[in-house]
Amino acid sequence: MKRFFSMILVLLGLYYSVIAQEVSRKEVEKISWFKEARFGMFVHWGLYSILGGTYNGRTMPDTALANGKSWYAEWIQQRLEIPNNEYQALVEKFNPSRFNADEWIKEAKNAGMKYFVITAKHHDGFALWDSNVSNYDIAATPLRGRDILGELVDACKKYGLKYGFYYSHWQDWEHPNGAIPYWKPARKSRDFEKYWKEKSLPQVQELIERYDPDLLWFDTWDEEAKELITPARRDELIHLVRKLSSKCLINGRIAMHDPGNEIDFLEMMDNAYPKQLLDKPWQTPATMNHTWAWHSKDFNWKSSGQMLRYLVSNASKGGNYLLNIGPKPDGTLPLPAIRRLREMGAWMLTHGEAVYATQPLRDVPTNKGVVLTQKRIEGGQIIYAHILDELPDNTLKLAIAKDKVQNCQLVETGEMRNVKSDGNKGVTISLPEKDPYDNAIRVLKLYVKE
Ligand code: FHN
Repeated sequence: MKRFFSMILVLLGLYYSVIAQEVSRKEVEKISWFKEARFGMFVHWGLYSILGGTYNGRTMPDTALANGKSWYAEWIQQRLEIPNNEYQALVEKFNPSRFNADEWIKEAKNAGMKYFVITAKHHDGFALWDSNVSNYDIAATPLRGRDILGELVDACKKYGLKYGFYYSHWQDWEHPNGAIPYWKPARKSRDFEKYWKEKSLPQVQELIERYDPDLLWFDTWDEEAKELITPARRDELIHLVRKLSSKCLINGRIAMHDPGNEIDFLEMMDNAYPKQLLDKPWQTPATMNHTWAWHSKDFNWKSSGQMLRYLVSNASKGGNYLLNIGPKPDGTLPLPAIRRLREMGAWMLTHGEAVYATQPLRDVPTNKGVVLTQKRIEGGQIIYAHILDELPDNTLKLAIAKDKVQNCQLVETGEMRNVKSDGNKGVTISLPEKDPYDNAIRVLKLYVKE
């Protein structure tokens, strides 16, 4: 009898360890596309896009107003103190006659982006889909009858991009109990609970059941959220997502102040680039100019060269780059954004192998202004050296033993380069003269034996 029970115990132990392995294998698989993707498109688009940063003769940033000093055009309702009824009347004007989901996603695809995230609902509370939970939605606009999110999801599937939704689960300026900006009297937690149960949770459920997203992008950014987004509410939302979807990833800004252990990836602050490697997968949400949503007077465009530097630097630390576009009210993408996307895409076309599905490389000293990525291959590794800045004597230094390096070539052209010992424990590789008009990042690729 005793032996029988111990047999049962052993079998149960085995059973549970197989289940545990299976669960952790599924967890690893679930996040793997994100870890390989490196580059995604973020879109801020909604009622605020109609105003483009200007209302009643005032343009953001407007320092004459107490809280007007911000370029974030999606905040116009609060920053320029637009009364609720005036702002909400914009639903009548949301009529993006030139919106074409296929064109947006084709731009993302050609830029080399692997996933797409759009503001299904931003802080203003307006839902970009026909929501059963609220009438403040696309069905109240001249676009009623169109399923914009559905069209974008279909285009993502057509072009092979993963897709997700930004959902403002904390701030909501339409619901009487949603969180409001810090300069206004704070909501009480028991009042916020009404918004939480009536709008926030049910709309998240709707988004998952209707569109089956690959990720949800929640938004808090500092300690300010902690009174309302408590660990209990954070976990309630996480459990809801987990119950409804086995694939949907959740970002750390669900509770930036205390993300807990159940989130799938960390989200940096806006345009923030960590200096060190992090324990979890992560990404930087980034703007092309100062704003997220369309702002007709924000001419502060970053160059595509600068943005590629952010992208490869993040990749060298195991992170992604989620680059934002603020489409115009007619549904088209701003031309300066398109130019930058296409330039970045041209570089990614010839250098993608040095970015996608790469890993960081620790402890291999090299020149300042050079970042490294790597891929494991049978019997060794490929090291990619991304040369961001001019090198002294046009020569790369890398602390890898010379007899381990099988060969070295430029990624774009395949041109082979000589690898010399530096007389110590490393190698030097000289680069061909650079065309002074070419500002593309050059990448050297080294095959290195174990
Ligand atoms: O307030 C928002 C802002 O409008 C924008 O959506 C960004 C994107 O990261 N998140 C918040 C500020 O961090």
